Parts: sequence; structure tokens; C-alpha cells
Amino acid sequence: MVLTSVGKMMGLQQKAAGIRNICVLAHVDHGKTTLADCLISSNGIISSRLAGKLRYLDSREDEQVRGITMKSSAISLHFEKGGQEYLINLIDSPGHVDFSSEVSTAVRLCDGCIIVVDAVEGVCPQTQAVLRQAWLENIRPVLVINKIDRLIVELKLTPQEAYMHLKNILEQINAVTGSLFTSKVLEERAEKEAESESSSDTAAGDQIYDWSAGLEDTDDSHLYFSPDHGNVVFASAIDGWGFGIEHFAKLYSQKIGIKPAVLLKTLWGDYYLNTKAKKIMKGDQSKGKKPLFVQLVLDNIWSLYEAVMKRDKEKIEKIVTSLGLKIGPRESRHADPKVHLNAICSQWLPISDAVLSMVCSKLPSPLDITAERVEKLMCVGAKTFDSLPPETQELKSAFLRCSSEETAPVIVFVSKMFAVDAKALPHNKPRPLTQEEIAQRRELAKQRHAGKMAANQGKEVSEKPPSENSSEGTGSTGDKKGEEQQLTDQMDVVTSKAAKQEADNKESFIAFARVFSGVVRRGQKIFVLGPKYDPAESLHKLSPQCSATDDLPSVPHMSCCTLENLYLLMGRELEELEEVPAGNVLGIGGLQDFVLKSATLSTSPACPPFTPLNFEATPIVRVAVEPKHPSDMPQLVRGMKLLNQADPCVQVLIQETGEHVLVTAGEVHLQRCLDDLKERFAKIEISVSAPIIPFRETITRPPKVDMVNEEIGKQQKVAVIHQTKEDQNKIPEGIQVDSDGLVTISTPNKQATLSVRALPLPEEVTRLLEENSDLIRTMEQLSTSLNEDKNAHEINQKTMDKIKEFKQKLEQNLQGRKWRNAVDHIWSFGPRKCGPNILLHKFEGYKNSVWQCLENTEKELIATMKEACRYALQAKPQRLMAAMYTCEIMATAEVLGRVYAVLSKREGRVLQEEMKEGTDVFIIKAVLPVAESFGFADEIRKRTSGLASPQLVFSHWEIISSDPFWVPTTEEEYLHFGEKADSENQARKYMNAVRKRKGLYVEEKIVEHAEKQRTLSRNK
Ligand SMILES: Nc1nc2c(ncn2[C@@H]2O[C@H](COP(=O)(O)OP(=O)(O)OP(=O)(O)O)[C@@H](O)[C@H]2O)c(=O)[nH]1
Ligand SMILES: [Mg+2]
Repeated sequence: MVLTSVGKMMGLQQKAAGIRNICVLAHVDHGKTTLADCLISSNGIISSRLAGKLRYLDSREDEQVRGITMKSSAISLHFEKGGQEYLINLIDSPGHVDFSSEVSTAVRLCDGCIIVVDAVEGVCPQTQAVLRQAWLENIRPVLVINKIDRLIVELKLTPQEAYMHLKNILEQINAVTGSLFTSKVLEERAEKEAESESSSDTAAGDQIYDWSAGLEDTDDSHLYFSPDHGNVVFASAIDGWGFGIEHFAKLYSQKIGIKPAVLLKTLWGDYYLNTKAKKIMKGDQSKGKKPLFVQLVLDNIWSLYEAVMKRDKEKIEKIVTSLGLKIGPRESRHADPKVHLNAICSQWLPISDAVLSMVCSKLPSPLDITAERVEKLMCVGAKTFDSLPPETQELKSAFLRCSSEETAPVIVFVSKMFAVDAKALPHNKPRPLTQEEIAQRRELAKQRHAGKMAANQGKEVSEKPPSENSSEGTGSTGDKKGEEQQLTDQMDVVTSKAAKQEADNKESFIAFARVFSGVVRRGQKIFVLGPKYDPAESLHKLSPQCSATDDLPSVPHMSCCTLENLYLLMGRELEELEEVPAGNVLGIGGLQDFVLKSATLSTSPACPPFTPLNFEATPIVRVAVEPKHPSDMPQLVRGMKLLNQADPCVQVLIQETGEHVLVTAGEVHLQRCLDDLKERFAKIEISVSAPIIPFRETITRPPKVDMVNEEIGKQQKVAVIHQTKEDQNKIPEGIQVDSDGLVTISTPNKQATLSVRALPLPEEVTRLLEENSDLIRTMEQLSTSLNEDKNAHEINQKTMDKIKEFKQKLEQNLQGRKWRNAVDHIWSFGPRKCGPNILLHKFEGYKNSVWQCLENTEKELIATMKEACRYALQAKPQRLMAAMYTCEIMATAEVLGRVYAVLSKREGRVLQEEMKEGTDVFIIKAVLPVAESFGFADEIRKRTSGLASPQLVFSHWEIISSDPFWVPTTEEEYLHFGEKADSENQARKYMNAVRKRKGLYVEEKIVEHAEKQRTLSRNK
């Protein structure tokens, strides 16, 4: 296969209809990178022998060592089918849950995706997660069921069993898609109903409820994966083969004389071949017949595997000649039968053909971007499309046209920044010489040689006849010239070395981006729009026709930059480009001072920022880092800044204590960030603290029973111990606390007095607040703009309806005497005005509240009462909330016991256990406190000899039921737990650990009767 030249790729970039931007998505280890290898080898970039072993797109050293992908990377491939040429921009993504943010960055730039599923493991948690991601971004999926060879070699299934197994996998995956689809239809239906309700208010006509509108009506057949739709490929990436059923339909239509269209419909499903009648009949199972798929497809593959594995030379020969293949002696005599197998299979059913032709025929080109997706991309937060300024709404057509005309506005989205060694940039690399340059050099060398020869001759001549001075003169000048040349050459070497060293130390950032409209050119000036940029605001100040080259007034969240370099992304290599037309994925250099992680670039100030990426993983694992040598601090600070820019998900911050903190998605992610920091970005030795575990604090209702299940109030208190408990919650003077927890506190100048009471919110309210955080943020923005300038914003009717609905729901959930009128008295949400806490006021007649955007009243609301809130919280029973992971572990029956042992040792709780159909594998769903999770995956892997490996995903916060301040107060408790309550109190353990880290006072048990201990040890 010939390597496709950059020139050719540039040509293909111009034809948007032939472009496919796709990514490969799957659960960890299902074979994405191996599949990508096979596709890359079809373009001659790597040899087909190495495909699957090289894992070309895993270009980092740690990716190769650990065998998992950590960064998504892109490569452009060329494919030809049916006389049409295609450019495929392929992005390989990581499957490990810690790196799921890399998946989000990849999915945003694509129009379609290949979902890979391991034929043995089937649908796994990350498979579901990536399907959801694809769904959220409105991109179309196709399916590759990979590792079919494992069904033959490892599970030793018969073709019939394998068929049932594959059918099962398809059902599972379609069930996931189905549930995504149903939830969306229901949502839309609810929305429509709400709309029709509001319209029926005005038009008081008869409302006929249309029952059929909804699920039954909506055609969803194109969403499902089915081999007869042509969106499923069965494959074994490691053995280099793959096929869609149309391949076999074509093959057998000639052999058995049945139309390909008929075969295409019947090859998958419960049909069988009636050989006598030469007809395809339905109902294989009831008649005990082999389904067509088994008879015509799987049987053949199975017998090939059998023949090669058993080294049945005759049979292999027969198969090879009947298929018309040519196998070299090197492969057929290889000691490893797998090599032989690979050679046969990859010629017979080349996986790249099957997958790429499915991609080209089933996945959309950039021209097919849907209006729905465009609107979604353009509307940030709870804003709706029709609330955008008209100039902005007009841009929708630019997206839909995806045009590369001069007049089309340029719209580019940068989904992440990635660091490359400055050495690896094309302009710093020795580049192969062109023909002319080679000719030129040859000419120069010839001249030099001729010069030397002449000089030598001259010398000889001058030595002989001393009278001929002239020739001596030329000779010496020639020598001088030579010396000069040498000197400048040396200088060049020195300076280039210095430059190289400098380049060595420098990291260059490349933006991973896609052009949605227009043509980007090198050296072009363009607006960089931050996520908070608001076109409505800037269009007041700027004219919609202004360009980034004009001298413009400053606008918040907008800057101008020059596109310094454009690159074609070719896996480990970058190729320089002069311009990139709409519809392509590209790399952009020179943005590192303008873009932190992601951004929207446009030539039009009316362009809105794209919606933020949907990140599934929440950064939760924090560590503090410091340099080993304090003098290295500046490098660390710089390194952390670079790391932050290079990773979509990591957070770096400086805590109040001055500690530098890294927040990462999980242990593997943490390790990668630390390695990057040490070896690339800071290049210093660093020491890392133990993970800092996050906790939240909350209050609960007072318990009705005590720790020994006695009703509270009836027991006799133990006076002495009771005293200590009172001490712990000691409240300073000047603050009154009543029996119901109402705290009253005066300001130091005694001008004002505040009374605050803390109450636990009903759980549904907390959930409601968390779900609506976007809406609350929008309300906050509206309120501020109302306070500043009454008419700055026209509030969109839909948003208003949403706010009203939210208010109603809150009212429904805040019922009872305690919460009377509470919703109207909401002063603020918190923390930072949008969290799951509510601040209520109790002033009768006081109007100011969060609902002012509905009422249009204005007044200031400012009050700081940190102290009062703290004491109010302390006056109630306090509890810690722990961050919880969910994990799904697959384990065989024999290691199940050990998995449970590890789980229970680490305070894990099993939620569900079920057996995977058709296998002896159990799936265990459990929750585990983040605090107990460090080393969990490793421990499980070790205890089960690598048979089970869990992935942990942050799921929720959970109240730890024990009271961190608890001490025995009644006689029974005292008897049961002892004076010091020595038995484990999980909450206290966590609390003390935090206090210790913060250098706060920790009350710990001290050995009180040391003498007794001495008598125990006799050897003293
Ligand atoms: N038996 C078999 N093994 C395969 C096949 N494809 C891939 N593998 C193996 O599965 C392992 C994982 O393959 P990768 O391609 O790295 O998987 P991945 O999906 O890229 O993994 P992550 O990027 O870490 O999510 C490797 O050891 C491959 O050799 C296959 O078709 N059959
Ligand atoms: Mg991979």
C-alpha cells in the first residue's frame, strides 16, 4: 500500500461530502487502539504485520507500558470505495473511566463514532457511558463487535452458541440505545405538552389530547444496531479480519443463486436455507435448523480457525485456494499459527475495508450536520435558541451549509489543548529534501570538489614553477574561503545546538479543533470567545461586520489572536498546512496564550460560545504537591500551569493554606498527571501528599434512639461523660442558643443582631436544587442584570416558564408548618449562589428574593453572617458526608468471595449481583467511600490474580450515620462502649484525619495506666 501524500490529503479536505469525522469509543480494553492500527495500516503508515502490536496511536511511553490509552489522538486516512474518495479523520479515545473527559473532547469534533464491544465481555459500564456521550452530542454510531476470535479460541463456543451470544450482545446494546431514545421522546413530549398548555391559556379552544403522539409514532428503527441495516461489523482486530453481512450476501448470491437483497435481509435472523427447494424459510429454531448466519458465515470461520490451529495443512491449502488467496511461505511456515491465521484472514476479510466502508456509507459527512445539533451547540446553559440575538441566529445557516466560500464566516471549536515537544513540530524537524534541493546540493558539492581539485593542482603547479604567482593567489584565497566556510559552519552548528536545546525545554501547545464553517488560513486574525462570552452584549458595542483586524474596544471574554500554524494531525506526526476548509479536524499552533482548555474561534462577533463539553467524570482525588527543593518552586508553579492547560479534566489550585493542589478524576489519572508534571512540565523532583479526601458537612434531625437502641429521654444520664459532650459544643459568650437551635449573635459594634437557625432540607428539595443548577445560575444572571439596568435583557418566555415550573416544584416539596411560605422567602442559594443550600429570611413584608426576576422588584441583598451560620449548624446534630464511588466488578465464581472480602474491608456496600447471561461471570455493583478507595483496584486485581478489575466512578455524597462527636452519655451506652468509646467510629476517624492534616486539635486516647502495661511485658 502506498503512503498517501499530504498534497492528496489537502485535496480531499476541500470536498466536504467525502469527509468523515469519526471517533472510536468503547469500554477499556475492548480493542479500540488495535482496531485503529488495522485502519492505519491500510494506508501504509504502519506495516500490516505490526498492526495490532504496535498500537501506533498510543504514542506516550506510559500508554505503551500500561497498555491503556490515556489521551485521544487523531489521524487522517484515505479510503476509496466505489470510485469515490474519502478522507477519514479518525480519533482514538481512551476507555478508562479516569480519562472519560478525553472522550468528551473527541466526540465534540466528530459527526459519527464507531462503538467497539468485546464479544466476550459484552456491554460494560463504559460502553453505556460512551453511548450516552454520543447521544448527548447527537452523533451517529456504528457498531464493531470485536474479539470474535475469543469466542472460538477461549470460550470454545460452537458456531450456533456464538450466534446466540452475539444476538444477545446486540440486544443488550440496543436496549441501552432504546432507553436513551425513550427518555428523550418522553422529555420532548412533556415539553410539547407544556407548550400546548400555555398556548391553550390564550386560545381557549377545545383541547384534544392526542394519545398517539409519542413513542409509538416516532420512527426509531435507524437508531438500532442490526447487521441487516449495515451498521454492524463482526471482527477480530488482532487477527485482522472483519465483515459486514453484505460481504457474504454478495458472495453467496452468486453461489446459491439468491438475490443479494434477499440474502441481506435474511442472513441475520431466524431464517434457514431449504437446500432442496433452494429457498430461504423462516423459523429456524422451531424446525431445529441452523440459521443462515451460522451455516454460511460462522461455520466457515470456525473451520478455518480449527484447520490453522490444528495445522491441518491439506485443509488449509484447500481453503486458501478456494478463496483465491496467496499466502507467502514466511507466514505459512511460521512457528506461531496465529501469524498464519492473520495472513489468511486479513486477505480474506480485510477488517479495514469492512469498517471503513461501513463508516463511509452509514456515517454522515460534515454537510449533514442536523439543525438540532447546531442549536444545541449554540445555546449555553438554560438559554434557548430564540433568545439569541438575530445576527447570532443567522449563523445557524452557516453551520448547516458548512461552506468553504470566502464569504462564509469562520467558526472553529477548540476542544482541548495538547502539549507536544517543540522538537516534534514540523518546522523544527529535519525535513526530507526536495528534488531541486538535492540537485542544488549536488551542484554545490561538485563546485566545491572542483575548487579543491583546482587548488591542489594550483599548489602542485606553484611548487613546481615558482614563477606562477597568480595561481598561488587563487589557491590561498580558495583555502581562506574554505576556512571561513568551516568557521561559519561551526557557528551554525553551535547556534542551532543552542536553539535546539531551547526547543528541547519548551512545550508547544496545539489546539485540537474543528472548522465548522469557512476557511481558516495561516496568519489569519480571529476572535477568541471564552465560555462566558455573550454576543448580545458585544453586539451593542461592535458592529456585526467588524473583524478581528480592526481596532476594537475591549469586550469581556473576547480577545483577538493570530493563527500561527495549522497542522494536519497524523497520529505521532504533524504536517504543516496553509489553510483548512470547513468540515475538517485540525491542529492549531500559537493559541496557548489565548485558550486555556477549550474555546470558540470566529471571525464574527455574533458567534456564541459553544456549549461546554459534557464531562462525565468529576475530579475528586486531590493531592498536595511541593518541590523536593524549595528553590524549585517557580518551576513547579509553571509546570502546574502547563499541566492544567494540557489536560481537559485536571484542576490545579492554591489552597488558602498555600498548598498547591492537584484535583484528578482517579488514581490512574493522578499518576499520569504526576508523571507529566515531573518529566515534562516542571522537570523537577516533587513530593506528593497522601490523597486529600473531600468531605461535606450536614445536619440531621435529632435521633430518636441512642446508640444502644434505647429511646432517648428515658435513660439515666452519666453525669461526668455528659459534661464532656457539652464541652465539645461549647459556644462562646455573647451568643445565645435556644433549645431549638436558634442562634442569636450581635455584630461587634452592637448595631445589628442576627438570628439564624439551621434545618435539614427534605431530600427531594436537595435533589431538585442540584438538578436545576443551570437554571439557578441563569436566574442569578437575570437578577444581577435586573439590579444593574432594568431593560438590559429581555427575558425569554421559555426560560420564564422553566423558572415558574421550578418554583412550583419547590413549593410542592416544601410543605408543612415549618416551611410555610418558605419559597417566597428564599434569599439566596448557596454555596456560591447556586448550590444545594437555601438561605431563607423571616422578615414579614420583605420583598427581596431570588424570584425578583419574575416580579421585577429591585433591592440589594447583602448580608454576611458566617459566624451565625456556623453556630447554627453546630447547634444541631452534625454529620459528615462522604464522597462515594460506584463500581462495577466482573468476576468469575471462584474469586467472588475474595472480591466481597476486599469490598467489606473497605466499607463497600454491594448493591446488586447478577450473572452475565451465557457466561460464568458475575457482575457486582457496589458503592465504596472515596476515602477507602486508594489501592482498591490494585488490591482487587492482586487478590483475584488479575481476573477482576473494577473502575471507580464518582456517584454521590452520602451521610455517614455515626456522629463524629459522639461519646457515651447513658449508663447502657457506657457499659456497651466503655468510657472512651474505643470501638470504631468511622466519622470520627475521618474527622480526626482531616484535623490532623490541617494541624488542628485532635482529641486522642492517651494511655492512662501505663504501669499496668509494664507488668504485662515481663522482659523488662
Ligand atoms: N483476542 C483478541 N484480543 C484483542 C483483539 N483486539 C484487541 N485485543 C487485545 O486487547 C487488548 C486491549 O487492546 P487495545 O486496543 O489497547 O484496547 P483499547 O480499547 O484501545 O484500550 P484503552 O484504550 O485502554 O481503552 C490488547 O492486549 C489487544 O491485544 C481481538 O480482536 N482479539
Ligand atoms: Mg486504546
